[in-house]
Amino acid sequence: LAFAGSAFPQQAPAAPDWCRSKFGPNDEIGAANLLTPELALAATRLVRTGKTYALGGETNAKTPAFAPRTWSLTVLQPGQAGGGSLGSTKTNYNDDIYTGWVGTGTQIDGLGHIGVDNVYYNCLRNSDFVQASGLTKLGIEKVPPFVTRGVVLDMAAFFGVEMMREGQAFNRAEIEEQAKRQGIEIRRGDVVLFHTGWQKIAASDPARFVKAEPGLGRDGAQWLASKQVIAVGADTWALEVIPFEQGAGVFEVHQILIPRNGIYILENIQTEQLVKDRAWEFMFVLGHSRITGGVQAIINPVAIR
Ligand code: UVW
Repeated sequence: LAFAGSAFPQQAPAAPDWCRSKFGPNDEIGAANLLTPELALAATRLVRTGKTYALGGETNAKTPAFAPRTWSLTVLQPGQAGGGSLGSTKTNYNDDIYTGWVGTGTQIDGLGHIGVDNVYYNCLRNSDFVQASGLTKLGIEKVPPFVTRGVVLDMAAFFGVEMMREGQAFNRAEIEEQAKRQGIEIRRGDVVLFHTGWQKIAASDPARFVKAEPGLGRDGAQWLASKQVIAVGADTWALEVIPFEQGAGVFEVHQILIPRNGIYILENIQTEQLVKDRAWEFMFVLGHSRITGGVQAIINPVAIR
């Protein structure tokens, strides 16, 4: 029975149950609601030596990225930006412009990144918030700084290799076992990072790097969501195992974490040094650029221990 053109008002389809946020109908920041001063304070107590780790890699035109993402930087030549030597002290300056996809290199995926049949976090539909000039809801600028406990799980060690292979998945059983071996537990409010060794080929074999990857499977993502973590990241470009697990949807781990649970994804995280130092838990600090209406942000989170 079609009501189009009749006196009955057209209604948007009812929101599915899965998309309602436990943080309320107007919530836009998901798991970041769990961040508290207590968590930040507890994280400071993990600092023992003061050693800092830059978890962001360099971003440039050669950084392998999911097609068709590209990136370029232009430094304005003297005179283009603001003229020659200015004033009595002859001040010079350079400026730069980058043109590129924000989803390149080390990045955070905001809650506006991924949907399920056009339904996004907290039941927002594309037409509710996606505009060419920027997201009107779920923008990256709304995400507060992450200052909390971070943990890294060496999944390459779990499989007894330096670098896992494409299509090799880890799920709840493997994550729990590796956490046990490292003597750590995953807690509410944590940022959880996985080391697979995949960054080893980012520069030497970028075509292989972006074609597929080892990573998190669906059951692992569901389990992490049940632990109420804030963000999940890895040293791969998409966090999740590719080719996707048998029977899994396209980027279904993204769907489980972002729209279904409001959990952020961190990609291309440089975990190598943390693993070398066996720095399994640390203070995790992330303050990203707050571009209004942005979907993602290029980041350099810092681990301190
Ligand atoms: C997609 O999910 C399409 O990209 P990314 O892995 O960068 O989040």
